[in-house]
Amino acid sequence: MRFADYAKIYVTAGNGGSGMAHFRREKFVSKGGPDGGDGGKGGDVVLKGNVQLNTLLDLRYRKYIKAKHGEHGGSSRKTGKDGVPEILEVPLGTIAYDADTKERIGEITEDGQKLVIAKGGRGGLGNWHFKSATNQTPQHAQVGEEGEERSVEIELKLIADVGLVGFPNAGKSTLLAAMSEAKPKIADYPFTTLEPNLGVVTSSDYRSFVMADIPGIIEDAHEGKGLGLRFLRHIERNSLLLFMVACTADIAGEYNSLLHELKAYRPDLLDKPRLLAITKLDLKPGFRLDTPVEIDDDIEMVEISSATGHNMETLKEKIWEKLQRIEKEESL
Ligand SMILES: Nc1nc2c(ncn2[C@@H]2O[C@H](COP(=O)(O)OP(=O)(O)OP(=O)(O)O)[C@@H](O)[C@H]2O)c(=O)[nH]1
Ligand SMILES: [Mg+2]
Repeated sequence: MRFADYAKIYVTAGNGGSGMAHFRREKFVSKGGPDGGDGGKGGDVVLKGNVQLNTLLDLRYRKYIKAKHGEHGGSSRKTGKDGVPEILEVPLGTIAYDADTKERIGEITEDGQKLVIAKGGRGGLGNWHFKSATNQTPQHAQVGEEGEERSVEIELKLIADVGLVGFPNAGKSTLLAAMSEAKPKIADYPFTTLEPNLGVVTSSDYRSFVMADIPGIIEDAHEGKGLGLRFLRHIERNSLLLFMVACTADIAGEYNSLLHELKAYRPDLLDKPRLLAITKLDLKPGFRLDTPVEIDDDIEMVEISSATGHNMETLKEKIWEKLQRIEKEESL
């Protein structure tokens, strides 16, 4: 059960082709001038954003990645062809680091965006470039430059407006399915969701936001227990956290343990705006809780049932309001 939000790959860009050392040969011209062409550029290794992808699974099966070399220059000043780049499609929110220096190479945030992670070598110059008044017959041509080569760590942090935070079975995937076109796997056992799912939630007047359903968080997740920290890592960038607790659970207790796990992992996660959805209200007669929820926190609560659609619109509205407020604050 491995989670494809991390991959380490070894990338080698193509070498530049070498320039050619060559002299023109024509009938009736006994001593032709230099005409060796330039080498082509080596292919880059490139990450490219693809909005359809949610995981780095494809990279897991490709440890060594190489782009093509540039072709050598030819006679008659013919430039060699550039090497074909190797393009790796990745989800939005992918960050690349140099594995040895830990330098951050860059980040993919948009569909179609490209990021070169290993640069192809320049092609060498052919000998005709070196002709001068004092040297009419240069024998020298440049060799192509070597392609860059390095280990790269690739990490995924999903970009979403809302992150669903809850223990396994809280109903996170069911909510995503009820609110968006996403079709996450739903089942009556914990850890149904092993990879995050993103969905776009739209309301009637074309407003929309992206919601991320992540795997359930368990007690001591911050200590690496269970499936561990990886789940929490995904919510770092969500601007609003939607906590989810089933109405059949000890609501205050579960909510506090969730807060505790987040805080132990990264205290600043608690600075993010949050809402609490109490789920599966259809399991209570008349959709009513037995006792009012008492939580030592002024969090706003919404009682919902994804199964019947109860309060779905209210929840959407509340999420929308909060997102608007966040956006306003950020633009100040
Ligand atoms: N009655 C009722 N059952 C629900 C509701 N929402 C979810 N469930 C059920 O609760 C179980 C777990 O739902 P999931 O959506 O898979 O829960 P999850 O939080 O995504 O669970 P993990 O992926 O394991 O973390 C499934 O059997 C769902 O059918 C609801 O509103 N009402
Ligand atoms: Mg799930």
